[in-house]
Amino acid sequence: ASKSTLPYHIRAASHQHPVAQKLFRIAEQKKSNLIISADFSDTEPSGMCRRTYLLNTLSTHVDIIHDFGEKTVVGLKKLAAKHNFMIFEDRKFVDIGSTVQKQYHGGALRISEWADIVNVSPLGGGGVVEALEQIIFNETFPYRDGRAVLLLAEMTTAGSLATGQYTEQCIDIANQSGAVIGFVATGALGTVNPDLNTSAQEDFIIFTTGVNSYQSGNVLGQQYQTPEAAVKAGSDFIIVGRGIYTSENRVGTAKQYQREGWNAYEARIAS
Ligand code: S5P
Repeated sequence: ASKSTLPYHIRAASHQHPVAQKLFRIAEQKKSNLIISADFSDTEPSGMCRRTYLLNTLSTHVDIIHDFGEKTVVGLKKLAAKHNFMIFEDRKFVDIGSTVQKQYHGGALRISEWADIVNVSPLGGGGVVEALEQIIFNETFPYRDGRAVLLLAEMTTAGSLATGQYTEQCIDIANQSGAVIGFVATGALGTVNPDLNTSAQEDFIIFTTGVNSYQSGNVLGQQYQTPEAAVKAGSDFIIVGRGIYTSENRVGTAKQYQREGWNAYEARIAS
């Protein structure tokens, strides 16, 4: 998982996973490595979602939607198909495998039906990834090639315990999995342990939260870096929440983050 200087289209062509290929292709088509974390609590899409040409992927927390239901599922799937973006449910599965299977597939939120990507915090070891794979790679599961997993390898919050050996073990787990396409991390993970540089193996994708151009953090411990710093550090996709949705001019601000993220990517591949 070293910092990639390859352009997205080359990575799309060489990647084995269809979800990774699609992420990279959308990035090139829209010139966008921007993921908007739309932490909204209503089903009705916001004004920002109408400017989806800026958006590579929508990151959701559907358990905070008070009126979640069929309308949410159908609406999300329709919007994503119409405007060509992916859906990442930032669910951070952390329980034992058997419980996580029930949380992912069926249940109240029906995540497996609509989320292209989900993430896992492998605090309990790699079994949780295996549990998701049992569902995703099951012959009767209709979305087999369309579902991928990220590991929460680091966290952006002050005092995070997801560091050092935990992060290194995430890389090990990813290397043993067919469904894991990357990590949620603050930058390239090659620096964590140079011996685990995986560039010759799988091209893991780095998704970076805690991105904000104007703030360095907040009272609840969130810590930010700018889009430019994140991409420079090895982020392939930047995830921005309040930096965009609390702005007075959401569309203009989204456009600004999209440009900053894209320019930083272009600078990186040119380096
Ligand atoms: O370490 C992390 C991991 C995640 S997924 N730190 C984070 O902030 N996140 C998520 O990124 C968090 O759940 C929220 O949805 C988003 C950050 O939001 P923002 O408003 O601070 O940009």
